[in-house]
Amino acid sequence: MRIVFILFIAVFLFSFPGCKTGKTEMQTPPNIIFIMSDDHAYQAISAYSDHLTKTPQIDRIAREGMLFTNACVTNSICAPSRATILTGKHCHLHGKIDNSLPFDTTQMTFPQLFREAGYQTAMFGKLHFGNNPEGIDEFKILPGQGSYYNPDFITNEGTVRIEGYTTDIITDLTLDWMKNRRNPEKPFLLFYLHKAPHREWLPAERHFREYMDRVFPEPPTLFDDYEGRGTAAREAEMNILLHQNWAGDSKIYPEVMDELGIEPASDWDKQALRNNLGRMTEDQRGAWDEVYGPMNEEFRGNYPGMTGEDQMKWRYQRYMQDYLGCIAAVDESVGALLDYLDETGLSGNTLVVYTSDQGFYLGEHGWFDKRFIYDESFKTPLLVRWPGVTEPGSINDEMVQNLDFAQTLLEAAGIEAPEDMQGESLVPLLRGDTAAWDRDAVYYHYYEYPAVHMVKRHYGIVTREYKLAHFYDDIDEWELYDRLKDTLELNNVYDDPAYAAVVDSLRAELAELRVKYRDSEELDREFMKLYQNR
Ligand code: SGN
Ligand code: CA
Repeated sequence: MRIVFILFIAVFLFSFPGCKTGKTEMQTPPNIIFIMSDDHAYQAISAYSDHLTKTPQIDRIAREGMLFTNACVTNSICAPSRATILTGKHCHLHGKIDNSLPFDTTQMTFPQLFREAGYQTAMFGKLHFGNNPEGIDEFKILPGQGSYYNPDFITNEGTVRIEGYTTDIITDLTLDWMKNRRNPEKPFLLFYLHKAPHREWLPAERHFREYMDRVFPEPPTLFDDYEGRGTAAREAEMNILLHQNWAGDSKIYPEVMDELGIEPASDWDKQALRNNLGRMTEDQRGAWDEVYGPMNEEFRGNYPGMTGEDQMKWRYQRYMQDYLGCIAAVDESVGALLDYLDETGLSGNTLVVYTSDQGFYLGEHGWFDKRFIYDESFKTPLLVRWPGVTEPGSINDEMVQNLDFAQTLLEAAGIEAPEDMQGESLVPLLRGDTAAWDRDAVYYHYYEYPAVHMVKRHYGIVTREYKLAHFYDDIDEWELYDRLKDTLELNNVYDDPAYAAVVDSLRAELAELRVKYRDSEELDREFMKLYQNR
């Protein structure tokens, strides 16, 4: 590993630091910027589809690089996904199966290998691990989920509170490090990790009005009745009408709820909004009330005449206005960083990744949140720009996973990956070489149950044609979807005799995948036991 790196350094020293745009053919160890947002659905990136919003800055990465249309996660929830990204392992091996169990920091994570190899490493934004990151020279991370307004940050030197809007602050910290704090003599690995657009979706002041005035198209399954699926879909608590908080999520003031006799959706419904607004300065709060006040007034007038259907439609719009409003600031921030790379000539030798820790439901199946193996949460955005290596504007539809990120970035940097990482490097795909890529199925396993949103434990296999999942713990149900014929995943055909042969072969393939990745029923039982004494 060291020899490879010394060779890179040698070439690096004899190259021309000033001429780093255009074709570099990997002459030097590339800088790496890993941009990840929290809960950013691919449906809300215009490189995938612009039916909801436009993200011109994020789209630049695809226009100048590669768009992966079938990227997915191994477990659609925040901390487990981040642990998979950092370790290159499935959750049952790194042990971070849910958001609350601790992550064992004695494990190897890929930034440590970068640092050993001579890279400087930095991280700004949301890690959401419960631990400080290993292998990172300088970090400023949000504690837990972090706050949208005037957030606290955990730093190498203690906790600080910074005034402003979280997306902008994370960007300022990142740019400050790029401009003033890093050592320009060394290659860098930078994690630029947005909190937005995580619940409870508070946009920046400059986007309040614009987004409040927009109307968004409804997904065809907004009024899904969950017929044709299993118990898990029916019992999940992530329906926009039934389970979003009126105050916390839809931003109805608690006093308006009281006046209208609206029952809170959860015991933290009203407090969630009070906490979020309570962090604001007077000016921020004033700007909020100017836009959210009239919205509340209008709602107060309309609510008595609204049917359940009207409420669902209205709450979907409210949700999209705030969620997409948050993304507007993320998009601008990404643009600022890309501009800086262009202006300084760093673009040419910097590999830029944009992804999310998982996908998200934007009203599909009537839902918000994630967790399920169904497409909107299982898939995740992935855009990669690597000048001189990746053909601008290229599209890749292979089944790649967040499990592959560590090995990909290590190979890109010329650093050997540990043998026990379980993914595959995407470098051949980034070069446009798909011939050697032979993955035809991926493995998925979700654990956090019983817990918020009540999505039952399940594991499954996904191929291009089918998705087979086993829901277990307090149920024992199988679901099979024909991905080509039933793109909305509405009909479980597991018991349909026409699919008997498919079921047999997929169940065998799933069993093989479990062996390959070293997952087992015994581990399933062990992880269930961890929840028994809660
Ligand atoms: C919070 C959210 C949930 C969300 C989890 C996990 N509720 O509990 O809706 O599923 O985080 O999200 S909130 O009202 O407190 O925002 S994750 O991205 O960290 O996995
Ligand atoms: Ca998340």
